[in-house]
This record gives sequence, structure tokens and C-alpha cells, in this order.
Amino acid sequence: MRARPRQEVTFTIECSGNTGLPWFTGGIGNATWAGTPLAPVLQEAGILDGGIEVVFWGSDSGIVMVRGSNFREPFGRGMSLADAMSPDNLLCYEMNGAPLPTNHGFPLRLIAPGWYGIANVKWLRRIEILNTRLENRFMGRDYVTIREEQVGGTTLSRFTSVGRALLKSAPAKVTSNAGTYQIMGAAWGAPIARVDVRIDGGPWQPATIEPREGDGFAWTLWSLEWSKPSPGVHAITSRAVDTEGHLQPAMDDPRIANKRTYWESNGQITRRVRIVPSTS
Ligand SMILES: Nc1nc2c(c(=O)[nH]1)N[C@H]1C(S)=C(S)[C@@H](COP(=O)(O)O)O[C@H]1N2
Ligand SMILES: [Mo]
Repeated sequence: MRARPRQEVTFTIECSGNTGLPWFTGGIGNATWAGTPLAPVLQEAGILDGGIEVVFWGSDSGIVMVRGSNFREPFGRGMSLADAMSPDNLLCYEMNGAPLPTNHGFPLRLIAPGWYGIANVKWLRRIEILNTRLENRFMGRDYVTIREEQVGGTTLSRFTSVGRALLKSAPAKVTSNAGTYQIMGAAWGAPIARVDVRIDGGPWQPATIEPREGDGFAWTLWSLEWSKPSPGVHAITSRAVDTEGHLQPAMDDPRIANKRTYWESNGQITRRVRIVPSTS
């Protein structure tokens, strides 16, 4: 793999279970990944007529029970051949200039920029091209978004596999320096045009966004000056807008509120911070 052409991408990977609920907010990280493009490897291996699905198998496995029987199933995820052939996808052996750490997939992992964490299969053992869709635990049973939608006057529960990353932002921290406060956060999942911040349900204020790093797969960091917050607890909400004008949905938007599983949770996040009176 190392003898093949090298390609890098700076890509923020978010776990699709990163809900914004207090018990899980940190399932996200940004790194520069290096490896070799996947598409030429598939082409050289030879893609037979009828091949539609590329399956990435990890070395880890677990027991799944289906209708009362136990099976040992390796971790695996499938991608349509068209998605797999994207020139962005890498067979990745390096993270931030060092060999992949074991917990991030050593010796080789898939890096699929623009997809939720689950697609980025670690500890790769085998890649297959199938003539049918893969419907294993990680495609069809777990990591499945269930959303109720009104279709033709009836309520339909739609079950879909966790897929591409979604537009999202979050307030990350508040710092103070000589009485001046600053709210800082990140936005990701799409090329970011703007981030708005709302304090205690007030008007949306545009944040200052930092220049985009890399090819649009890295998070955009943003900040907002916060003049003279009163002591006590404040609620800070952010919303991202992408370069096509899409708005990160509010938590009560039907796209979020009508979900029955917590995967792919890209609703606006409100964080509470306590401002304590200065002791100096
Ligand atoms: N082989 C294998 N790959 C895997 C997983 C796994 O359990 N086994 N977890 C996936 C999930 S759910 C996420 S969020 C990302 C996390 O990648 P990271 O550990 O580099 O942050 O790896 C993905 N790849
Ligand atoms: Mo995940």
C-alpha cells in the first residue's frame, strides 16, 4: 500500500451516535489522514459485471443473535460501487503524519470523507465486491435510523442505514480573558458558509468563522465575542448554514423530532454555561 500513490485528506470523523445529549457529545475528531486512493485498487483487482456493492471487513467480530440462533459476524460495512469509487476514499495507513494508532485502525482502514464514522472501517482484513446489497448487523439492524414520516395521509416508519455526514455545529467552550468572554465552537458535515449563535433565546448573531482547512471535509472553527454576560447560567445554541443555504435543523424540526433512534442526530445543540462573578 505504501508503494502506491499517496494522498492526504483532512477529515473530521463524527460517530453517528454523537447525539448532543449529555451522555455523549465527544464522539468526533479531526485529523489529517494519509493513504492510497481506493478506486484504482478496486479497478486493478478487476470489477466483474454485476458487481454493485463493495464490502469492507474489519478484523474484529462479535456474536449476533438472529431469530434465536447465535452467529459470529465480523465487523463489516458495505457501500455502493459508485460511492466506493469516489476519488476521496483512501485505504489509510497514517494519521497526523504517524502510523495509524491501533485504536484508529492499524495497519489499514478505510477513510471515506463525507460519511459518518461507521463507514470508516478499521483494521481492514478483506475487501469484496458483491452482486447484491450487504444487509448485516451494521447495515441493516444496528446503526439504523428509524423516522416517522407522513406519507399520503398515513404515518410511515422509515428504516434507513446510517449514511453520509450531516450539517452540524456545536458550541464547544467559553473562555474569559480580562473580563472579555468568547464563545468557541465547530461546524462540520458540509462546506460551511455561516454559523449563527443565540444566547438565552435572543437574536441569532453571526459568528466569525475561520478559513476552511483542506478540501471541505474538515470542521470549521468559529467564535463569537460575548460582552458582559451577567453572572448565572446561560444557554448557548449554534446553527450552521452550508454553502448551498441549508440550515442545521432545530431539535423540534420534524426531521429530528420524529426520529425514534438517536443515530444521525444533527439537531441544534444548546449548552449551558455558568458565569461566576469575578473574584479579583
Ligand atoms: N473494524 C471496525 N471499524 C470501525 C468500528 C468498529 O467497531 N470496528 N467502529 C466504527 C465507528 S461506529 C466509528 S464512530 C469509527 C470511529 O473511528 P475512530 O476510532 O478513528 O474515531 O470507526 C468505525 N470503524
Ligand atoms: Mo460510531
